[in-house]
Amino acid sequence: MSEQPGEAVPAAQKGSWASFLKSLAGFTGDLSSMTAPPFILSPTSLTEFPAYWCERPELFAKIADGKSEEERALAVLKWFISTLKGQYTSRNESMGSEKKPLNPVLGELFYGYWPDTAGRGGKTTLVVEQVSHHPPITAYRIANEAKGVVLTGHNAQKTSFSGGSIIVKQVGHAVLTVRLPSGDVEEYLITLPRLRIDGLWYGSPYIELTDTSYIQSSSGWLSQIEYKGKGYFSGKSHSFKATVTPPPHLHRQPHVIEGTWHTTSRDTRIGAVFHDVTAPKEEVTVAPITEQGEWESRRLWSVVAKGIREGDFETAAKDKSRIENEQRQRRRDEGAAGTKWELKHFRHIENCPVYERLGRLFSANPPTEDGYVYLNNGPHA
Ligand code: HC3
Repeated sequence: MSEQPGEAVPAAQKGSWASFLKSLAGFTGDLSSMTAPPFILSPTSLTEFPAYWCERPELFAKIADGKSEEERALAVLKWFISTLKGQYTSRNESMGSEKKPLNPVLGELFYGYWPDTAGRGGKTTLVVEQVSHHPPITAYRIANEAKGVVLTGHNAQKTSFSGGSIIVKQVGHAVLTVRLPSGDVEEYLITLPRLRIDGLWYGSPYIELTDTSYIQSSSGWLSQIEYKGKGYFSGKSHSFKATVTPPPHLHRQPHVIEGTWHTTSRDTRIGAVFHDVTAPKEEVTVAPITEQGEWESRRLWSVVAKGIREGDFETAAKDKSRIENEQRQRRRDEGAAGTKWELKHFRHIENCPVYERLGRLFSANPPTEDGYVYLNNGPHA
């Protein structure tokens, strides 16, 4: 890691990086709309990020194999913890630091799948739609229909600047449903961790997770996951401690899992390895650009992404402006015609019933209601 201020910033962009940092002080709201210097731009749209939820599709499918409420609650936690490495450290691994993703347009789509490889019991599909532009909100559905495991969620971010770091509050939640052999459906409400983006001073941003997130099952099992960086539980970056508590009527001890989310963890009660993400992950399969529709992310942003990858920032900026201008025109046309953009796969509802029901079960630390809810229209949407 760099140690001198601005060390990772190319000489020609030090000035614009300094201005970017200056404009962050006192900033709250939607960071995605801020102009950042070219070296920090990513060629990937935020609509691709939900794929991180399923880079280990075998763990997603395995949730359905849990024989008891306890086994399934632990399997959900294992899958969830195993997604964090991809979600929060993969850009540092692939691009050297956290970057600024492309800000999706309203109606942007991202489709993918993970094939049905041996023993997994079904293909897993991904549908993502940008359901709002201001504020940016992304909704997604990931499903292994054969196993009866479905994840639906949406997310937005609220950012602020504190102590030299960007603090990102994730607004949104996910709901995982598991179809049981009895025909009943078990539900899990998943809240999202808070992020701190450090390393800004050096021009080399990276994410640390902070605070607590929750996974509440309709069976009563609750996972409370506390995140800490260097110098807390273990002195290591990316540390976490998860307490998996049974419903009160069982009068049982909780499981306590400790480790680092980007490597491994142990169940401290039995001393066994709990999760291990040191083995390779499985990338999502996406149709070639030539076969994609005009609203599909990789086709929509292809010129911009190529420009960023090849260092041709002029072409990238020009095509980005074209896309943004077209969007502005579309909104003006809709305003004049009195019409509204129609979402393809999701619909807005005022209150999420699962959030209402399960959010109440952990009243000691309830998550704050987030206001935006998007329901998916179902598997054939
Ligand atoms: C904050 C963030 C955009 C949002 C990204 C989210 C929260 C999206 C949902 C995923 O499931 C998890 C996730 C991971 C990374 C988050 C991004 C990190 C940086 C980006 C900001 C908008 C850009 C900040 C600019 C800069 C230059 C500091 O990178």
